[in-house]
Amino acid sequence: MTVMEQRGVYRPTPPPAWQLRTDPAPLLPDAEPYRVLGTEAAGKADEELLGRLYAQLVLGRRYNTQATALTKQGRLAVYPSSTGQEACEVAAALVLQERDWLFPSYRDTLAAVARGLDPVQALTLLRGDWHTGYDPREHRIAPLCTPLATQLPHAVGLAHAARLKGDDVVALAMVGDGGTSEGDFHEALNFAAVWQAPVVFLVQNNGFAISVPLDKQTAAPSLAHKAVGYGMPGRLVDGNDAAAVHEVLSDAVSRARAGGGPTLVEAVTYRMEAHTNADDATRYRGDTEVEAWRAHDPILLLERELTERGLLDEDRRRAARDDAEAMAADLRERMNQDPELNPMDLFSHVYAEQTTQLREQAAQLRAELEASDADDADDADGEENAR
Ligand SMILES: Cc1ncc(C[n+]2csc(CCOP(=O)(O)OP(=O)(O)O)c2C)c(N)n1
Ligand SMILES: [Mg+2]
Repeated sequence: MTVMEQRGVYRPTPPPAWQLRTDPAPLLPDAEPYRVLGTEAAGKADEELLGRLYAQLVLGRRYNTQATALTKQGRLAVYPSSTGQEACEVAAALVLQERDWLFPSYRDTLAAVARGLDPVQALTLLRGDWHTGYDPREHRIAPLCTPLATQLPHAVGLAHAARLKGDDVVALAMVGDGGTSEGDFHEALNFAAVWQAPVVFLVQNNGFAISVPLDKQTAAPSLAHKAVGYGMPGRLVDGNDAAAVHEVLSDAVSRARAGGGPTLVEAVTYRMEAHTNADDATRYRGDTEVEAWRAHDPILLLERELTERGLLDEDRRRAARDDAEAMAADLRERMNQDPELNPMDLFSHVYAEQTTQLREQAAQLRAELEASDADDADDADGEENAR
């Protein structure tokens, strides 16, 4: 006899009257991406902020072209360019306070630089070095994250922990459209909403996950709509409109800081370059699409607005360009110096306490290096004697 068949043992109770626990309407994103530049809302935008955004976008574009050039010169192993996405990168950095944390993906070196990180340090990982190149705690920038979406649960954990400790910290985590299909995206958003963690998720929907277009990635009405399923607001914004992205992210950060919980922001933008220097985008997309987005370039949109309002003259343009050239020259010069590498560093910082295997491997490498040093010394002696 099963439990179900024992009379009086199992009495199913009727379920409580079911009702929605949250009104979904206020969580829904706008039907169209929110815009500021070229609209009436631009009149209210702070002039000083627009000027700062402009200078940073020009600098950011130059940083992208310089880093891409460094891959061709063999000075960088790989560079996932954010050309076309500078408005998102710069706004993400500018909306944070020093005490906040940024959790970037591999494409977001520019956000790290706009937050004040040394451009050379920001490129260390992409140069093929074994470490991040900077101290994440000092800069409050998590390591550039290559495994898709794994930075999101980290951001939620950090933000939740800060809240438990009573620290006034907001975490802003950046992820691509492709990253939203990862399990970590789901887990991070669910925990963030249940805990009401002070975290902002910025999805840069740049149209592609390498060669996979968005319509093969998701059947959701928009990526911002995914927020509703977790019980947090979703905001849809024009990712090439620096003023709009800045406003939407600022609102989300303020909300998180005030205890209002997480927000998912989808910034609609476009990846103008190939996925990385190792990719050929002409294999999966046409020129017409790329050209259409070129007309909606983030720098162009802001220049148009500033010019119409009489805020951008030739002197200001030149000043922005000169600053960008100086940054690029410095980056070139410093990236052209070979870093001093010690192969034994491979074993540092892997574990707090070295494992037996790693100790053995380290001893093996040390012996090989010493043998090779001894060979070099013999060769040098041989050359000396031959003279
Ligand atoms: C967990 C994981 N799976 C697969 C990859 C390989 N991969 C690297 S980039 C990428 C596409 C990601 O696209 P998206 O999230 O839209 O970011 P974007 O490159 O467009 O900025 C993939 C699949 C990875 N890095 N990590
Ligand atoms: Mg993408």
